[in-house]
Amino acid sequence: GKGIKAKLAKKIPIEREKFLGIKCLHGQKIIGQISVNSVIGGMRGLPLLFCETSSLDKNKGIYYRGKLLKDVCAKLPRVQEGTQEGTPEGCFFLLTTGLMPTKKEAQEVTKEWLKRGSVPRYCLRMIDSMDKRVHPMAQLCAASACLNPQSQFVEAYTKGARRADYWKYAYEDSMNLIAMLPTVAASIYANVFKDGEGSREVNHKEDWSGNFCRMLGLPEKDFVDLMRLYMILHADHESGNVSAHACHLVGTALSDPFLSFSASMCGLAGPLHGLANQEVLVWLTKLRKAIGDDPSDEELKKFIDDTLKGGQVIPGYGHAVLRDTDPRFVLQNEFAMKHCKDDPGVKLVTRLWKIIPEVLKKLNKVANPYPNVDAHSGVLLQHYCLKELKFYTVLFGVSRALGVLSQLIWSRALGAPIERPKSFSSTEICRFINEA
Ligand code: AMX
Repeated sequence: GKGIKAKLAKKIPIEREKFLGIKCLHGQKIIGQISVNSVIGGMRGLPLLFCETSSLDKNKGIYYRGKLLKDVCAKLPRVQEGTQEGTPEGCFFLLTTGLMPTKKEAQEVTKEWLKRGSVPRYCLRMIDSMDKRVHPMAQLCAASACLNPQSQFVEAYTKGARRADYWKYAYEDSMNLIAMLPTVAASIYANVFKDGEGSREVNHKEDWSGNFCRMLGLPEKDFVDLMRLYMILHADHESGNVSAHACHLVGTALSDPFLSFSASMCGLAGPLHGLANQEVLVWLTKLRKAIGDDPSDEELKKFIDDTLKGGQVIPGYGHAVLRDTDPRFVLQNEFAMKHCKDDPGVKLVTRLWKIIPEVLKKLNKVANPYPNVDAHSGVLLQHYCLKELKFYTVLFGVSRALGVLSQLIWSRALGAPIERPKSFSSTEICRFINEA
């Protein structure tokens, strides 16, 4: 076999052996320490989780399957005529199997997703019935949870499937969910912003991103390329971030992939996580209203200072792990320099990249004064006329599905048990310290 499933069927037994070996030989070894700060401080930096698909270096950024993101972008096969970017389909192949796909293998994933892409009518009806005031992210959470009757995992589990086979159903559900997401997301977009106008038909001549962009009513070639890049860049960031961890946590209860993904999206919807891309643009729009498209450095610094004095963070800057400019920011900036370097928003974001870190460094408390992925995406989307800020996190979510669902397949493959850490009250912590 040549597809992802065949590759996984070959690889999983080998990885299981390796995993079991680690468990038997080294299960008792200590790789970290837990301080009181870890317990009350969001478990920052604790070596607690397992992740096969990607790994984050605080300076170099994210590696997908041991490959630097910029090399992943450079090497993923270009599938359609004339495209300058690889495909998210190829990226999913890489994340799940650990192998860089050939052009043909990436095309096979496209074909699979096209076949699986039709969304059940009851789900579209539910989306259509939503009040426009429901945030698009909340709609995405609802839609993906409501796809749960499609779950082959649920069906197999109910029929008493063997644990060793769980991954196969997690794989089927994940493939189906990813295939449906462009239609789900575009339907949400059409209802909230375009009075329901827009296509929901999958066109078998286009790839996943091409279909998505067309359904959004933005079929321009360069925008489709931006979407391919965007979907690759936002896919995976280890397993400790809120969206990945939420998906994993819920998945360990053996909730199906549709529910696990829904939980993941509830987390992505928060302003300190995925919603930051919406917030960045709100902030930039305020900035341009206040001091124009071409302000002086002094005016910019003053505007940044005023934001901080108002008790707000600068959205798009800082990171819990990264300590340098996020390569996902850099890769978007490279795209911008190639395609739209004269766009006023792009120019502003590029200038702020130099100025904001200077200001944040002076606060002497920001661990990372440099831009993250969200500082850039908004102005690129604006350039190609995707203007509706409230939709931006949904794009992030569609992309994040690739990462969290690859991780979920591997969690089931390796038999990850239910997650259940021990918690302490403040009284217990004090007692513990006094006894120690
Ligand atoms: N602007 C102003 N202050 C900031 C800041 C920013 N961009 N980033 C961090 N700080 C402040 C914190 O608020 C904190 O102040 P406090 O001690 O008074 O509460 C202090 O610096 C130390 O925080 P940290 O250790 O540097 O950050 P963290 O690991 O606690 O949080 C993050 C990381 C991303 C939540 C934070 O940098 C932030 O709020 N950034 C802006 C929002 C954002 O861009 N989020 C997107 C992150 C990427 C993603 O998930 N999509």
